[in-house]
Amino acid sequence: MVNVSKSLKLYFVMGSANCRMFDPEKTLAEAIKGGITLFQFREKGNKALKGNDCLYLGQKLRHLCEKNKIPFIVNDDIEMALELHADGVHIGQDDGDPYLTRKQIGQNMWLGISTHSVEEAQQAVKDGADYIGVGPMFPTNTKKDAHQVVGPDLIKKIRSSGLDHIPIVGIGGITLDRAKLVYQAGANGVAVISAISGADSPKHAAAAFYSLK
Ligand code: TZP
Ligand code: MG
Repeated sequence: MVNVSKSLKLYFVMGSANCRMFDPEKTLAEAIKGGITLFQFREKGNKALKGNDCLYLGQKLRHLCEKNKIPFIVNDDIEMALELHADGVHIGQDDGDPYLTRKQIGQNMWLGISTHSVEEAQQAVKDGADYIGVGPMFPTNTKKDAHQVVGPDLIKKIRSSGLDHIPIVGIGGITLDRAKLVYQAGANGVAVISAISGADSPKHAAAAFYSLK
């Protein structure tokens, strides 16, 4: 499979609640045309699809990624990730135990872990994360229960704590103007929800991010 750190360059995260101009399938198709390098299916919020409706959407998005050779990650739901033959799973600090998650997904699937401090980053690496998410980089309205803003500075601190090699993606409130700060801090990429899913043209928004780095 493709290299994790390269795939993180432009990580598009999305569920049906995040889409504005188009339905999720069309939103993802447009974002792929714009040049996203990784996709995470994150079906959250009070109107989130459940059960078979969620699985059905997951299948469609998974298929779209497969057709376009974009690695496909599932947020939180390990069973769904296995059922969809996802390329990986992403878990937060309050989600599944990393050790058990790894046991379920095996060595070939990617494990991403969200972190909010140098200590959590160190622990995630010990727990075998293939990449870590660091955030929120900036204020965001997309995740209601988001941790307090940590800023790109935390990425610098994580790097200077000795974690030179772990692939890092910044997340939270990342706009085109702010993305540079995240790359400059030492991230391999940016994870973006609303700046792409909520754009008038997800394709043009993704293309603009892609051409930054
Ligand atoms: N985790 C930390 S902030 C966030 C997640 C899932 C939301 C990011 O969304 P946006 O719209 O890119 O700020
Ligand atoms: Mg979670």
